[in-house]
Amino acid sequence: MTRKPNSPCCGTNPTGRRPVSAGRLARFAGLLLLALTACTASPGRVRLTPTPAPPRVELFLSGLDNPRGVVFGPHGEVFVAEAGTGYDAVDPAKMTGRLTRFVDLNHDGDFSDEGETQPLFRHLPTYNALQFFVTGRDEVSGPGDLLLHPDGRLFLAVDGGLDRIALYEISPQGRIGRNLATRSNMNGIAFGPDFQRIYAVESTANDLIEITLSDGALREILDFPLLAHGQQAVPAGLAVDPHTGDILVALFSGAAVDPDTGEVIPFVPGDSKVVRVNPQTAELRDEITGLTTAVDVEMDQAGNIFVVEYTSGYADPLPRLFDLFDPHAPPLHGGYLRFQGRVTLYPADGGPPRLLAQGLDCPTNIAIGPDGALYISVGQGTPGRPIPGPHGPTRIQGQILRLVGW
Ligand SMILES: [Ca+2]
Ligand SMILES: [Ca+2]
Ligand SMILES: [Ca+2]
Repeated sequence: MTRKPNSPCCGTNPTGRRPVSAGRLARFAGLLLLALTACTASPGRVRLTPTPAPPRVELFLSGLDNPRGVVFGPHGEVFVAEAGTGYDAVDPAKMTGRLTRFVDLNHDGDFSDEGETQPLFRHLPTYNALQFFVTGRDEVSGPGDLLLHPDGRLFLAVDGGLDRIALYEISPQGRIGRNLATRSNMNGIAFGPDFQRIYAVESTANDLIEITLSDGALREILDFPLLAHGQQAVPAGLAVDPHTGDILVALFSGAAVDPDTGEVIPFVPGDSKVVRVNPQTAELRDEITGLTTAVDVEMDQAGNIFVVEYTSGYADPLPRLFDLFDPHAPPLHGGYLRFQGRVTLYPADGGPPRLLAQGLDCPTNIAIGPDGALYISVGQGTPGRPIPGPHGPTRIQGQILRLVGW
């Protein structure tokens, strides 16, 4: 898996590598100096770069039903969108999609004390694709990605099924206002650098769109072309390059036909990728190729790219009428292999990729916190459903993990 050199639309220098900032050069020089010093100090060892310690993975929030988008407020509060249990209730009061604010009121470092879980919306739509679309997969949709505007407005993408698709504008007082987009499910949303527009990937329609916040105008930027084996691109997550304004999009990849057997397979390992789009010209370039089920992407101010891959393979497709809520059901993967997700860092200086975390259970979303840590939403699927775990049978648990020290 490689990160491609930058495209001409985004400031390639003659060597084809990303331009390196003065600050980064200083830091790099510092590292080099450190390495050289280490070499001088112990002449018997050949070690030119210090090996970074593996990052720590901490449990940040648990007991969630399909956590997706995570955003951080200015006073330490955290907003989390949960897609819900997937149980498609007729009674709206029984719908389980949620938007919640978590506040550490007593400053003890957790959100589990009284009054620290503050629901904003508790009964948003949720459904499972298994029953609707006969995919063979335990896939829950509902409230998905989330944004917090500097003026306090929240924007929440909801995929509650065919006629319940929304990009809601929520006032700082917590009231739902305009629905800005209803065409196709939006698994990823991101602000443009000026906070005057939102970019969204329409995953089923394979589109990238732009919504202008002032008047709600919707512009289609491009349709993603088919991937290497003729399968749909399925854009799943996106991020905006803070320096160029380009949009990075994780293309998950749809089902393909196995050329040898004629069998339909959920995805081809290695066909997924991250692409770079210039939103003005719609120019499309490969940024990182050779991925498998890339589901989300982030970029920090330094230009490092973080990619989340959902799984490495597939197993145990489920029949349409499988009882996802049976606590005694056999532990089955249910479409995609569990505990095969991972997070990889593609350094801004073009250095080799670094695996930051692996063995994650079906991660869906990454967010960079104000503390610089990475927050990964994991446990996609029907909450509590028995699944094979790394050490024997376990159950699906919606959690947000915190990655530090990378
Ligand atoms: Ca607390
Ligand atoms: Ca506590
Ligand atoms: Ca995201």
